[in-house]
Amino acid sequence: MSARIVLLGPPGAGKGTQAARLAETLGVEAISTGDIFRANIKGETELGKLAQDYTSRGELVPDSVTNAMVRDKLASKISGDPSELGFILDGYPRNVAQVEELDAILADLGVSLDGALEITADNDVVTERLLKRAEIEGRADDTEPVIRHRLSVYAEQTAPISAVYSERGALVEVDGIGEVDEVTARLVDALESLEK
Ligand code: B4P
Repeated sequence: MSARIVLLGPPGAGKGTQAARLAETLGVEAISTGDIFRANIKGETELGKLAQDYTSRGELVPDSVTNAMVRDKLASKISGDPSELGFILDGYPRNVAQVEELDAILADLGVSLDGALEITADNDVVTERLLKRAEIEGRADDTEPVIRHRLSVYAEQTAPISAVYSERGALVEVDGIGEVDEVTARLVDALESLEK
């Protein structure tokens, strides 16, 4: 048996940061749809050219593209016993249709999700973090107007999926404000409550 977790939260809540740490703790791979898109943009692949058009504006990449990418990625990780499939999904699902698609993908692979961890942080804090990252990394989608748009896309399309997991009794919220180590410790505690 391996851990199969979805990490939710607004842009800048710390999903990418914490996914890498949790993946190491649990001995599974962190799969970030945002990272896959950025690697393709850098490599100037067809997928990258398409994704860039959406990510640079802070829009979601179309579901048809994102869902197929995640399906292929998860299927490629199964080599023997499906119960050994483990992952932390960072940035997927991002709307209710993607939740349904993830259910279908996992059912087809013969496994189920342990649950979702949601990292919470208010808009002022996440905006400040992303603007700070902009100074360091210069990401095309970390400008103030695009950050504002990403937050509104999050509120409209992504925030509603927390209720879906909550209704299933498969959601634990974790406060994302504080030092990175503190947030990691809260997430590790939250993992235990998901297992109960
Ligand atoms: P993502 O790559 O998922 O970007 P993000 O939501 O902004 O979060 P990220 O992981 O980068 O930031 P984090 O919170 O870790 O998506 C980018 C774009 O790809 C989307 O806008 C969309 O276009 C597309 N996309 C991705 N998935 C998709 C999907 N499923 N469907 C359709 N489109 C999709 O960290 C932010 C910053 O905060 C970092 O600099 C970090 O160092 C800092 N930080 C973290 N924790 C901190 C803490 N505790 N204190 C202080 N700073 C902290």
